[in-house]
Amino acid sequence: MKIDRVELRHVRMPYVTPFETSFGRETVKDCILVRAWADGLAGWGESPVTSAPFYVEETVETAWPILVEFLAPRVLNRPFSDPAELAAWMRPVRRNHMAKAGLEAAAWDLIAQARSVSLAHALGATRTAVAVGMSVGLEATAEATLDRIGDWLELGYRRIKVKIKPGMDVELVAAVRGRFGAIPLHADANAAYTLADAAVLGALDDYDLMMLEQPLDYDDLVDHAALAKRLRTPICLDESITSAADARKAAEIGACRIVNIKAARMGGLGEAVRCHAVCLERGMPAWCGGMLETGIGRAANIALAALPGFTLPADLGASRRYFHEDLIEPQVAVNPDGTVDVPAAAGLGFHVVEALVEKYTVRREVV
Ligand code: OSB
Ligand code: MG
Repeated sequence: MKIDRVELRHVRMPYVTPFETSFGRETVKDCILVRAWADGLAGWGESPVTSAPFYVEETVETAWPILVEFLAPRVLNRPFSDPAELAAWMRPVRRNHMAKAGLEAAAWDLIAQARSVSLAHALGATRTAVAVGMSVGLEATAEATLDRIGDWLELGYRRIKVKIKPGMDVELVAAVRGRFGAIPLHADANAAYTLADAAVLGALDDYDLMMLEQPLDYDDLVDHAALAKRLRTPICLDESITSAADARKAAEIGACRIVNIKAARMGGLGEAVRCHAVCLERGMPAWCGGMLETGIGRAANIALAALPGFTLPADLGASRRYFHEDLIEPQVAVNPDGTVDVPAAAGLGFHVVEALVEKYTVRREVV
């Protein structure tokens, strides 16, 4: 097929509740939606860039011109039969992973539709449902965080991830254990610590966490390997793994024992599938992370999480946990057993509600 038109939309949607991590607090979702037309079909993708460069270096305002001036022109009017070809055409553009991921996801949706298979099937997935956990943001007090956790457990979420930062770490985790006992629990620091904090991080060993996610710097592997030697808790890397090769290197030097896989952070679903293969080969558990995506990005995450190497619950909540009205029909729902169904219909498997996309669009451009 051949993409003959690419449409970008900057959408802005209020979150149901603000989400706070060690790097900041977000009350509205800003991101770029990509729609690509080919052979009369339209494919959708999401670049989950934010308004500020605090998780990765990209923002809506950097990804937009990269897409318009460099990425879209490289893929327009060139026949392809596999999104890997598209990814190869974009490769000369260094990094800008989230910008690439949105366009590549639209191509995956197109290819899956053209083959009349689900996106999950096109990616090589076999599961019909995926286990999900909830990522719980920092609240003003530990008490407030605990109340939120209680709600998610009642709804069936299979594990809880709490965000931690210096000053809100060991006591928070101890309080969660105190109230909820031996629930599957892990902590995510979003790169807020250094090796000098090894004693505090070591104190977390007493709480039997499934993993400690990204304790050290966003681009570090070496210090994580040093920290790993001092901890019993397995380290999981998020920010530091930007490719399948990073996962291999991290495994080789012992920087992590678990990988959080996000297609957007790695520049696309294709690279995420390769990263998943690296993990599977090495017997390293992996799971699908999230970026508070709209239903469009969430649908792709569901498809990805259905691959066999995603052995731990995904950061993937119901649509209503994030938005008053999501952009897809049906909305993503979590079953009482803490799973989300993987749709079998062709492409994303959800209907994109154009009227809602339009409602939340603050800027649009066609290439
Ligand atoms: O570190 O995994 C993270 C959200 C935005 C940026 C980074 C992260 C997160 C989450 C939320 O933890 C995951 C989700 O529910 O989508
Ligand atoms: Mg994380």
